[in-house]
Amino acid sequence: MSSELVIAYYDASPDTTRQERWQALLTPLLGTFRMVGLLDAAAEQAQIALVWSPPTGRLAQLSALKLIISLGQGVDHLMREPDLPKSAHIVRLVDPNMSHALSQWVILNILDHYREGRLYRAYRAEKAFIQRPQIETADLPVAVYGMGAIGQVIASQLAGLGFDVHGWSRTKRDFGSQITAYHGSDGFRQLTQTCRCHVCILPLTPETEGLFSAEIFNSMPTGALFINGGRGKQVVEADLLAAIRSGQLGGAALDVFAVEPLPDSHPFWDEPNITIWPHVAAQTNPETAARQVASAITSVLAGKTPDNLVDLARGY
Ligand code: OXD
Repeated sequence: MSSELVIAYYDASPDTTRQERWQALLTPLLGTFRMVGLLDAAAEQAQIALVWSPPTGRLAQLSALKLIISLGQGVDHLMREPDLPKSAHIVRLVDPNMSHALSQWVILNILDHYREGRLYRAYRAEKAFIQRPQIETADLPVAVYGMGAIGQVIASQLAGLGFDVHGWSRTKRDFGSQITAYHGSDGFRQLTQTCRCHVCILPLTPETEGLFSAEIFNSMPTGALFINGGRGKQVVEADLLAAIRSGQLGGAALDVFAVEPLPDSHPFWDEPNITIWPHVAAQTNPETAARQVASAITSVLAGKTPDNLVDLARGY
């Protein structure tokens, strides 16, 4: 039996240079190893899988796996896997670079909405030099749903910009003096009813699937802004559309959708008040994530528990 380190790679993209890029970045950190495609026969010797959205059932065939690393912050792509090898740890990326990218995306959408960027771009197209009264944001309450590593960066950066920020987590937590903490279903309802801007960064779990439905959108103050950088399936899309069309919501910015790529026939495309981003809010950056990936691999090979472990039962 060979003790050679074999890493099986898959990222669901036609761009084959990504695998080479990961290999080049990991080599100085790990020394000699062999990187193979997850679907190659050689993957059966792999101790490590570095994957995004692998074909269902493939990981279950790899009995030598000790570690599965999600190539993103979310792990819902692994949750649908039947029979993941029991001996394998599962970790996700927690990359400050991605947290900052997602935070910048949220801030971009909030500022564009409240500074009326779309309207001023339309004026500009008409060469119309029209000034509108500025919308004050200091007392504009913003809710951030999902106060993990990313949510906390978003909340503190929004607080730094002078927003009145409220953070929601499943269980009771404290986020410091700048962010009012809420938790549980009562806290969730309080926030949906009082905040004028709602930012979802939640992981997809059975509890969060379909969470943002007509009932929740209708409980929000009229004209609220809804931003989703979590997962598409957390939103009942027909209910979001109805809330936008009726004016109950003043706008939505979405990076994630129940079906991706968003089909051509999807009615969201025809709604000017829905800003559509093609799942690009925070892209995995191998340059910044490689160190974390290498450290998870060396920990597991040394018999230690890696950081950023995923609890499959909890769903993130
Ligand atoms: C992720 C994502 O989970 O990009 O990292 O959605």
